[in-house]
Amino acid sequence: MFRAFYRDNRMVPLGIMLLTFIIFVYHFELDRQGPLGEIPAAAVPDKLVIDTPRTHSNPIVEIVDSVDETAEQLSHPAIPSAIPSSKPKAPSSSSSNSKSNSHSLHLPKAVTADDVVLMFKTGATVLWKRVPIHLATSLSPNRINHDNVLLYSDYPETIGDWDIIDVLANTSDSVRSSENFKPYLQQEDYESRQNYAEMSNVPGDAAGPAGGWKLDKYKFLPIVQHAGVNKPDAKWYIFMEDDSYIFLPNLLRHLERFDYKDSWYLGSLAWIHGDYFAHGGSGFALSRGAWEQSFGKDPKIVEKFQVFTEEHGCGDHILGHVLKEYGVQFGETYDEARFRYGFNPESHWSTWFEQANWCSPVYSWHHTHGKDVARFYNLEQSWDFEQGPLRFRDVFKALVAPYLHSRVEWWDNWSSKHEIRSNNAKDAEPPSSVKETDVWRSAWESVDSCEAACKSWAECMQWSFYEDRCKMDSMVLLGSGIPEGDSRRQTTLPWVSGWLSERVENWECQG
Ligand SMILES: *[C@@H]1O[C@H](CO)[C@@H](O)[C@H](O)[C@H]1NC(C)=O
Ligand SMILES: CC(=O)N[C@H]1CO[C@H](CO)[C@@H](O)[C@@H]1O
Repeated sequence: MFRAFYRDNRMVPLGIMLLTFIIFVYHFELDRQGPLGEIPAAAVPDKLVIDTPRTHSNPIVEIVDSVDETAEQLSHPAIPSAIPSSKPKAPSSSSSNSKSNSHSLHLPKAVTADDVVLMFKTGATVLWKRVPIHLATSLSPNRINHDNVLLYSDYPETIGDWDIIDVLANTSDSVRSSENFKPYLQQEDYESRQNYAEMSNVPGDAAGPAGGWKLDKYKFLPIVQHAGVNKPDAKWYIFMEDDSYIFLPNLLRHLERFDYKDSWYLGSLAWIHGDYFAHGGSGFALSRGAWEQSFGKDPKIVEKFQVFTEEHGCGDHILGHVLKEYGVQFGETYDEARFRYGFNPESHWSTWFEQANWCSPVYSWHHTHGKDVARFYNLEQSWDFEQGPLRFRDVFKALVAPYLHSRVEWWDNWSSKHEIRSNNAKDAEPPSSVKETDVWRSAWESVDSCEAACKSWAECMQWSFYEDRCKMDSMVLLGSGIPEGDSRRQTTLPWVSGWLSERVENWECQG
């Protein structure tokens, strides 16, 4: 039948028509169930599996050069392994705040950079260090129009064509008298004394106004309010921080799956005080529908939550809490695969690559350095998005794999799934794929034994060894090595790490 089909060329246009028709009908079927259609039942696990990429990220914060970020990460508790039972229903295209008729056939509309506003947040104490790289990459005109970008800081500045908005300029007098707000009031003095705040290693805490980071929490509500008032025609408001990178073309395609007139608040899940919210550093997207349902309804929203802001520590949490008060639910609380992965609270070198995220698109990285941003931008520019989104595996191949070694000394040991030491080896139960228990239990004896144990475990991807300790993991994390001449090379023995990177060839897409 197939062969006959190919032999008869006249059948081909007919076949294409038939296929188009099937896809059309298929889409129609999906479309009737929601803005996007339900994810097939098989793709939805019983509970939200959202912890995998993030539970491991904490040990890495020490690499990060800024104390503010560390504080921010630590103050957000670890990601819950499951969301409480009350799972909201995703808004459907027939919901009240959407004019579209659920029975009409609407093919997905392309979301372009002209449909979004990028809300870029920085601060006076880090601006000169972190913003210039973005002007050459994230904010370049071949990517997004100047008019679709709003740069927010806590001190007004101008860089070339860019005016940076002091988003705290209209802060009420009662907040101004707060202790936490002092760094803002001191900035004028620093400026008038020709002081270079960004010379400090830690934002605001050495040469700059003490505790510049303290101002951060005050910025979130005014940013979102200002963006919505000043860019009322935007369909999406995308937030990013100065040490983040957003793969904009990837994210735009993702947003096509949602109706901007509905209320959507999409990002990487964090939680505090029982509020689920989008972690700020990972970036997030807020639909115009969500904005109208919250900030649009209440021009005094910043004042209204002034006390709440004073009493809480993280701006991203404060925003999430406020949105929730207006009925805007956080995306990942919906139990659907399309909300999982994508927005990342760490950078590619401190993220676990594994089968579960291997084929998922990447929307953002956080804790990026200027060098990372430049490389992400180059990768994005070289990518043909017509062929599909940039996925974890693509970032891995371009920016992680080239640095992996089969064995290397003086490299950080992030492996943690299994640890065999001289004192626990005797009773160590190997994973089921290990045939020889002896090989597993002698892993602690030497570098070679550790490597052999890893090889004996079919899922093992990386190992590291020190003294009498062998650690192994089934996921890959790059981390960073300690270069020659670095003062951390003081210990008498080096950590030795190795990757079985050829095993990624066995990884398949999941979900
Ligand atoms: C502060 O208020 C002025 C005057 O109303 C307004 O033009 C400006 O946009 C406001 N700034 C912010 C950041 O909201
Ligand atoms: C180089 C490095 O990061 N070494 C760490 C390995 O893990 C142990 C704890 O398991 C730490 O104490 C080391 O600092």
